[in-house]
Amino acid sequence: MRLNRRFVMALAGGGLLAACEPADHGGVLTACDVHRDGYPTVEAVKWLGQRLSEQTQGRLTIRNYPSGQLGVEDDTIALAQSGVIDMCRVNAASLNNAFPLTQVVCMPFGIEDDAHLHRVLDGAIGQEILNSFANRGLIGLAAYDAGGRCFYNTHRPIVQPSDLKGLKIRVPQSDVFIDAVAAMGANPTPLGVGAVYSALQSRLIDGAENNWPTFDSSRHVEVAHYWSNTRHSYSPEFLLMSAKSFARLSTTDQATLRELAKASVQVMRQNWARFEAESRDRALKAGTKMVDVDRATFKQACEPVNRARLTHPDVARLFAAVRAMV
Ligand code: BDP
Repeated sequence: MRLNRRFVMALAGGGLLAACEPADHGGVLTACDVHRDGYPTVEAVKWLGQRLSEQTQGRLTIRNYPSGQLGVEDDTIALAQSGVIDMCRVNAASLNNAFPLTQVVCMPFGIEDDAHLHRVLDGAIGQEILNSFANRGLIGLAAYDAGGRCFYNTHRPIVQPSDLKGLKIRVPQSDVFIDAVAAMGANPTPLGVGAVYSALQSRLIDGAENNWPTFDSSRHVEVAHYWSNTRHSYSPEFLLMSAKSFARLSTTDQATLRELAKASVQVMRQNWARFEAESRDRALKAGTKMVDVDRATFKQACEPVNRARLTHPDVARLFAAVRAMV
Protein backbone atom coordinates (compact mmCIF):
# COMPACT_ATOMS: atom_id res chain seq x y z
CA MET A 1 0.00 0.00 0.00
CA ARG A 2 2.88 2.33 0.84
CA LEU A 3 4.34 1.55 -2.56
CA ASN A 4 1.03 2.33 -4.24
CA ARG A 5 0.82 5.66 -2.54
CA ARG A 6 4.42 6.42 -3.50
CA PHE A 7 3.61 5.59 -7.09
CA VAL A 8 0.59 7.84 -7.08
CA MET A 9 2.51 10.62 -5.35
CA ALA A 10 5.25 10.29 -7.97
CA LEU A 11 2.63 10.64 -10.67
CA ALA A 12 1.16 13.60 -8.86
CA GLY A 13 4.49 15.31 -8.32
CA GLY A 14 5.96 14.52 -11.69
CA GLY A 15 3.45 16.21 -13.93
CA LEU A 16 0.70 13.67 -13.59
CA LEU A 17 -1.66 15.54 -15.82
CA ALA A 18 0.95 15.46 -18.51
CA ALA A 19 0.96 11.69 -18.03
CA CYS A 20 -2.72 11.68 -18.93
CA GLU A 21 -2.32 14.00 -21.88
CA PRO A 22 -2.32 11.82 -24.96
CA ALA A 23 -0.38 14.39 -26.98
CA ASP A 24 2.42 14.67 -24.41
CA HIS A 25 2.60 11.02 -23.60
CA GLY A 26 2.33 9.29 -26.90
CA GLY A 27 -1.37 8.67 -26.26
CA VAL A 28 -0.80 6.23 -23.40
CA LEU A 29 -3.97 5.83 -21.34
CA THR A 30 -3.37 4.48 -17.85
CA ALA A 31 -5.77 1.84 -16.51
CA CYS A 32 -5.82 -0.24 -13.36
CA ASP A 33 -7.37 -3.33 -11.82
CA VAL A 34 -7.14 -5.04 -8.44
CA HIS A 35 -6.82 -8.41 -10.17
CA ARG A 36 -3.63 -9.99 -11.46
CA ASP A 37 -2.54 -10.37 -15.04
CA GLY A 38 -4.52 -13.17 -16.69
CA TYR A 39 -7.76 -12.43 -14.84
CA PRO A 40 -10.59 -11.90 -17.39
CA THR A 41 -11.13 -8.22 -16.53
CA VAL A 42 -7.42 -7.48 -17.00
CA GLU A 43 -7.37 -9.47 -20.24
CA ALA A 44 -10.45 -7.63 -21.53
CA VAL A 45 -8.75 -4.26 -21.05
CA LYS A 46 -5.60 -5.66 -22.67
CA TRP A 47 -7.67 -6.76 -25.66
CA LEU A 48 -9.23 -3.30 -25.78
CA GLY A 49 -5.80 -1.63 -25.69
CA GLN A 50 -4.49 -3.77 -28.54
CA ARG A 51 -7.47 -3.04 -30.78
CA LEU A 52 -7.35 0.64 -29.89
CA SER A 53 -3.70 0.79 -30.85
CA GLU A 54 -4.40 -1.01 -34.16
CA GLN A 55 -7.34 1.21 -35.04
CA THR A 56 -5.53 4.45 -34.24
CA GLN A 57 -2.29 3.38 -35.93
CA GLY A 58 -0.55 3.37 -32.57
CA ARG A 59 -1.63 6.88 -31.53
CA LEU A 60 -3.57 5.55 -28.53
CA THR A 61 -2.63 2.66 -26.28
CA ILE A 62 -3.58 1.47 -22.80
CA ARG A 63 -1.04 0.78 -20.07
CA ASN A 64 -2.67 -1.37 -17.43
CA TYR A 65 -1.55 -1.54 -13.80
CA PRO A 66 -2.97 -4.81 -12.45
CA SER A 67 -2.75 -6.44 -9.01
CA GLY A 68 -3.95 -3.39 -7.10
CA GLN A 69 -0.71 -1.49 -7.82
CA LEU A 70 -2.62 1.80 -7.74
CA GLY A 71 -4.53 1.05 -4.57
CA VAL A 72 -7.96 -0.09 -3.47
CA GLU A 73 -10.94 0.45 -5.75
CA ASP A 74 -12.30 3.44 -3.81
CA ASP A 75 -8.97 5.21 -4.33
CA THR A 76 -8.72 4.38 -8.01
CA ILE A 77 -12.24 5.70 -8.64
CA ALA A 78 -11.18 9.02 -7.08
CA LEU A 79 -7.95 9.02 -9.11
CA ALA A 80 -9.94 8.56 -12.31
CA GLN A 81 -12.43 11.26 -11.34
CA SER A 82 -9.64 13.73 -10.85
CA GLY A 83 -7.87 12.67 -14.05
CA VAL A 84 -4.72 11.36 -12.32
CA ILE A 85 -5.35 8.07 -14.09
CA ASP A 86 -7.41 7.58 -17.23
CA MET A 87 -9.35 4.39 -16.54
CA CYS A 88 -10.25 2.09 -13.71
CA ARG A 89 -11.91 -1.29 -13.73
CA VAL A 90 -13.85 -1.72 -10.50
CA ASN A 91 -16.71 -3.78 -9.17
CA ALA A 92 -20.18 -2.24 -8.97
CA ALA A 93 -20.04 -2.71 -5.19
CA SER A 94 -17.37 0.00 -4.92
CA LEU A 95 -19.70 2.36 -6.78
CA ASN A 96 -22.92 1.66 -4.86
CA ASN A 97 -22.73 4.55 -2.40
CA ALA A 98 -21.73 7.29 -4.84
CA PHE A 99 -23.74 6.05 -7.84
CA PRO A 100 -27.10 4.75 -6.55
CA LEU A 101 -28.19 3.27 -9.90
CA THR A 102 -25.42 0.67 -9.59
CA GLN A 103 -27.32 -0.73 -6.61
CA VAL A 104 -29.97 -2.25 -8.85
CA VAL A 105 -27.48 -4.85 -10.15
CA CYS A 106 -26.06 -5.58 -6.68
CA MET A 107 -29.13 -5.78 -4.46
CA PRO A 108 -29.25 -9.27 -2.91
CA PHE A 109 -31.09 -11.89 -4.97
CA GLY A 110 -32.15 -9.22 -7.49
CA ILE A 111 -30.34 -10.94 -10.36
CA GLU A 112 -31.07 -14.64 -10.84
CA ASP A 113 -28.18 -15.82 -13.01
CA ASP A 114 -25.68 -14.80 -15.70
CA ALA A 115 -28.31 -14.83 -18.45
CA HIS A 116 -30.56 -12.49 -16.46
CA LEU A 117 -27.62 -10.17 -15.78
CA HIS A 118 -26.79 -10.10 -19.51
CA ARG A 119 -30.37 -9.14 -20.44
CA VAL A 120 -30.24 -6.31 -17.89
CA LEU A 121 -26.79 -5.01 -18.84
CA ASP A 122 -27.26 -5.30 -22.60
CA GLY A 123 -30.47 -3.26 -22.64
CA ALA A 124 -31.77 0.11 -21.55
CA ILE A 125 -31.10 -0.48 -17.83
CA GLY A 126 -27.42 -1.20 -18.43
CA GLN A 127 -27.14 1.90 -20.59
CA GLU A 128 -28.84 4.09 -18.00
CA ILE A 129 -26.40 2.88 -15.33
CA LEU A 130 -23.42 3.53 -17.63
CA ASN A 131 -24.75 7.03 -18.37
CA SER A 132 -25.16 7.80 -14.67
CA PHE A 133 -21.38 7.90 -14.11
CA ALA A 134 -21.24 11.20 -16.03
CA ASN A 135 -22.86 12.90 -13.00
CA ARG A 136 -19.55 12.63 -11.18
CA GLY A 137 -16.71 12.93 -13.62
CA LEU A 138 -16.67 9.45 -15.13
CA ILE A 139 -17.59 7.84 -18.43
CA GLY A 140 -19.08 4.34 -18.23
CA LEU A 141 -17.42 2.35 -21.00
CA ALA A 142 -18.43 -1.25 -20.29
CA ALA A 143 -19.97 -3.64 -17.80
CA TYR A 144 -18.42 -7.10 -17.42
CA ASP A 145 -19.53 -10.35 -15.78
CA ALA A 146 -18.50 -11.30 -12.28
CA GLY A 147 -20.64 -14.39 -11.66
CA GLY A 148 -22.54 -15.19 -8.49
CA ARG A 149 -21.04 -14.14 -5.17
CA CYS A 150 -21.13 -16.76 -2.41
CA PHE A 151 -19.97 -17.03 1.20
CA TYR A 152 -16.76 -18.81 2.19
CA ASN A 153 -15.30 -19.14 5.65
CA THR A 154 -12.71 -20.81 7.82
CA HIS A 155 -15.09 -22.36 10.38
CA ARG A 156 -18.03 -24.42 9.18
CA PRO A 157 -20.50 -25.17 6.40
CA ILE A 158 -23.12 -22.43 6.08
CA VAL A 159 -26.46 -23.76 4.86
CA GLN A 160 -28.92 -21.36 6.45
CA PRO A 161 -28.72 -17.76 7.70
CA SER A 162 -28.43 -18.81 11.37
CA ASP A 163 -25.11 -20.55 10.52
CA LEU A 164 -23.61 -17.12 9.83
CA LYS A 165 -24.28 -15.91 13.35
CA GLY A 166 -21.16 -14.59 15.07
CA LEU A 167 -18.98 -14.78 11.93
CA LYS A 168 -17.07 -11.72 10.78
CA ILE A 169 -17.51 -11.64 7.04
CA ARG A 170 -15.51 -9.28 4.88
CA VAL A 171 -17.56 -7.13 2.49
CA PRO A 172 -16.67 -4.43 -0.06
CA GLN A 173 -17.17 -0.77 0.94
CA SER A 174 -20.85 -0.72 0.00
CA ASP A 175 -23.89 -0.11 2.17
CA VAL A 176 -25.83 -2.61 0.08
CA PHE A 177 -23.31 -5.35 0.93
CA ILE A 178 -22.94 -4.28 4.55
CA ASP A 179 -26.71 -4.33 5.07
CA ALA A 180 -27.25 -7.55 3.12
CA VAL A 181 -24.59 -9.51 4.99
CA ALA A 182 -25.90 -8.20 8.32
CA ALA A 183 -29.46 -9.15 7.33
CA MET A 184 -28.30 -12.66 6.49
CA GLY A 185 -26.93 -12.98 10.03
CA ALA A 186 -23.18 -12.25 9.95
CA ASN A 187 -21.07 -9.33 11.19
CA PRO A 188 -20.05 -7.42 8.04
CA THR A 189 -16.45 -6.17 7.99
CA PRO A 190 -15.60 -3.76 5.15
CA LEU A 191 -12.03 -4.21 3.84
CA GLY A 192 -10.18 -3.85 0.55
CA VAL A 193 -10.09 -7.16 -1.30
CA GLY A 194 -6.27 -7.11 -1.23
CA ALA A 195 -6.32 -7.37 2.58
CA VAL A 196 -8.62 -10.40 2.73
CA TYR A 197 -5.98 -13.14 2.47
CA SER A 198 -3.96 -11.98 5.47
CA ALA A 199 -7.11 -11.05 7.42
CA LEU A 200 -8.35 -14.63 6.99
CA GLN A 201 -4.96 -16.00 7.93
CA SER A 202 -4.66 -13.87 11.06
CA ARG A 203 -8.29 -14.61 12.01
CA LEU A 204 -9.19 -10.92 11.89
CA ILE A 205 -12.13 -12.13 9.81
CA ASP A 206 -13.82 -15.52 9.59
CA GLY A 207 -14.80 -15.38 5.97
CA ALA A 208 -15.78 -13.32 2.97
CA GLU A 209 -18.13 -13.46 0.02
CA ASN A 210 -17.04 -13.40 -3.59
CA ASN A 211 -17.01 -15.32 -6.87
CA TRP A 212 -14.99 -18.48 -7.66
CA PRO A 213 -12.30 -16.64 -9.67
CA THR A 214 -11.49 -14.15 -6.89
CA PHE A 215 -11.57 -16.93 -4.27
CA ASP A 216 -9.07 -18.90 -6.32
CA SER A 217 -6.85 -16.23 -7.85
CA SER A 218 -6.53 -14.17 -4.64
CA ARG A 219 -5.60 -17.44 -2.84
CA HIS A 220 -8.42 -17.20 -0.29
CA VAL A 221 -8.95 -20.85 -1.20
CA GLU A 222 -5.80 -21.69 0.76
CA VAL A 223 -7.23 -20.48 4.06
CA ALA A 224 -11.04 -20.69 3.87
CA HIS A 225 -12.25 -24.23 3.23
CA TYR A 226 -16.05 -23.93 3.41
CA TRP A 227 -17.92 -22.58 0.40
CA SER A 228 -21.71 -22.02 0.36
CA ASN A 229 -23.56 -21.65 -2.94
CA THR A 230 -25.66 -18.64 -1.98
CA ARG A 231 -25.13 -16.64 -5.20
CA HIS A 232 -26.65 -13.74 -3.31
CA SER A 233 -25.36 -11.07 -5.72
CA TYR A 234 -24.22 -10.95 -9.35
CA SER A 235 -22.63 -7.53 -8.83
CA PRO A 236 -20.91 -6.86 -12.20
CA GLU A 237 -17.64 -5.12 -13.04
CA PHE A 238 -17.45 -1.67 -14.64
CA LEU A 239 -14.78 -0.17 -16.85
CA LEU A 240 -14.79 3.58 -16.26
CA MET A 241 -12.88 6.42 -17.82
CA SER A 242 -12.02 9.80 -16.42
CA ALA A 243 -14.36 12.35 -18.05
CA LYS A 244 -11.39 14.73 -18.18
CA SER A 245 -9.27 12.25 -20.13
CA PHE A 246 -12.21 11.35 -22.37
CA ALA A 247 -12.78 15.01 -23.22
CA ARG A 248 -9.19 15.26 -24.48
CA LEU A 249 -9.87 12.67 -27.19
CA SER A 250 -11.20 13.65 -30.59
CA THR A 251 -14.84 12.72 -31.22
CA THR A 252 -13.67 10.03 -33.65
CA ASP A 253 -11.35 8.52 -31.02
CA GLN A 254 -14.12 8.72 -28.43
CA ALA A 255 -16.45 6.77 -30.73
CA THR A 256 -13.74 4.17 -31.49
CA LEU A 257 -13.04 3.69 -27.80
CA ARG A 258 -16.72 3.33 -26.93
CA GLU A 259 -17.25 0.82 -29.72
CA LEU A 260 -14.22 -1.28 -28.78
CA ALA A 261 -15.16 -1.22 -25.10
CA LYS A 262 -18.57 -2.57 -26.06
CA ALA A 263 -16.96 -5.30 -28.17
CA SER A 264 -14.67 -6.22 -25.26
CA VAL A 265 -17.75 -7.25 -23.25
CA GLN A 266 -18.32 -10.25 -25.55
CA VAL A 267 -14.64 -11.18 -25.46
CA MET A 268 -14.71 -11.02 -21.68
CA ARG A 269 -17.87 -13.13 -21.41
CA GLN A 270 -16.31 -16.00 -23.32
CA ASN A 271 -13.16 -15.88 -21.20
CA TRP A 272 -15.19 -15.51 -18.05
CA ALA A 273 -17.28 -18.67 -18.50
CA ARG A 274 -14.13 -20.76 -18.96
CA PHE A 275 -12.17 -19.02 -16.20
CA GLU A 276 -15.02 -19.34 -13.69
CA ALA A 277 -15.41 -23.09 -14.35
CA GLU A 278 -11.64 -23.64 -14.12
CA SER A 279 -11.42 -21.65 -10.88
CA ARG A 280 -14.21 -23.67 -9.30
CA ASP A 281 -12.68 -26.99 -10.40
CA ARG A 282 -9.28 -25.98 -9.06
CA ALA A 283 -10.77 -24.92 -5.71
CA LEU A 284 -12.73 -28.15 -5.36
CA LYS A 285 -9.66 -30.20 -6.24
CA ALA A 286 -7.71 -28.25 -3.60
CA GLY A 287 -10.18 -29.50 -0.98
CA THR A 288 -12.83 -26.76 -0.73
CA LYS A 289 -15.97 -28.20 0.83
CA MET A 290 -18.87 -26.83 -1.20
CA VAL A 291 -22.41 -26.95 0.14
CA ASP A 292 -25.74 -26.01 -1.40
CA VAL A 293 -27.90 -23.75 0.71
CA ASP A 294 -31.55 -23.04 1.23
CA ARG A 295 -31.52 -19.93 -0.98
CA ALA A 296 -35.14 -19.04 -0.21
CA THR A 297 -34.36 -18.36 3.47
CA PHE A 298 -31.36 -16.17 2.59
CA LYS A 299 -33.47 -14.32 0.05
CA GLN A 300 -36.24 -13.74 2.55
CA ALA A 301 -33.77 -12.39 5.11
CA CYS A 302 -32.63 -9.80 2.54
CA GLU A 303 -36.07 -8.47 1.62
CA PRO A 304 -35.95 -5.50 4.05
CA VAL A 305 -32.54 -4.53 2.64
CA ASN A 306 -33.97 -4.20 -0.83
CA ARG A 307 -37.18 -2.56 0.35
CA ALA A 308 -35.15 0.15 2.10
CA ARG A 309 -33.49 1.08 -1.21
CA LEU A 310 -36.77 1.59 -3.01
CA THR A 311 -37.20 5.03 -1.45
CA HIS A 312 -34.86 6.25 -4.23
CA PRO A 313 -37.30 6.66 -7.16
CA ASP A 314 -34.83 5.75 -9.92
CA VAL A 315 -33.54 2.74 -8.01
CA ALA A 316 -37.16 1.65 -7.46
CA ARG A 317 -38.04 2.10 -11.14
CA LEU A 318 -34.97 0.24 -12.41
CA PHE A 319 -35.16 -2.52 -9.81
CA ALA A 320 -38.79 -3.21 -10.81
CA ALA A 321 -37.63 -3.38 -14.43
CA VAL A 322 -34.80 -5.77 -13.46
CA ARG A 323 -37.23 -8.08 -11.68
CA ALA A 324 -39.64 -7.94 -14.63
CA MET A 325 -36.86 -9.41 -16.77
CA VAL A 326 -36.46 -12.57 -14.67
C1 BDP B 1 -14.26 -9.12 -7.12
C2 BDP B 1 -14.19 -7.99 -8.12
C3 BDP B 1 -13.24 -6.91 -7.64
C4 BDP B 1 -13.61 -6.45 -6.27
C5 BDP B 1 -13.76 -7.63 -5.34
C6 BDP B 1 -14.25 -7.20 -3.96
O1 BDP B 1 -13.74 -8.49 -9.35
O2 BDP B 1 -13.30 -5.84 -8.55
O3 BDP B 1 -12.64 -5.61 -5.76
O4 BDP B 1 -14.64 -8.59 -5.87
O5 BDP B 1 -15.01 -7.93 -3.37
O6 BDP B 1 -15.20 -10.06 -7.53
O7 BDP B 1 -13.81 -6.15 -3.48
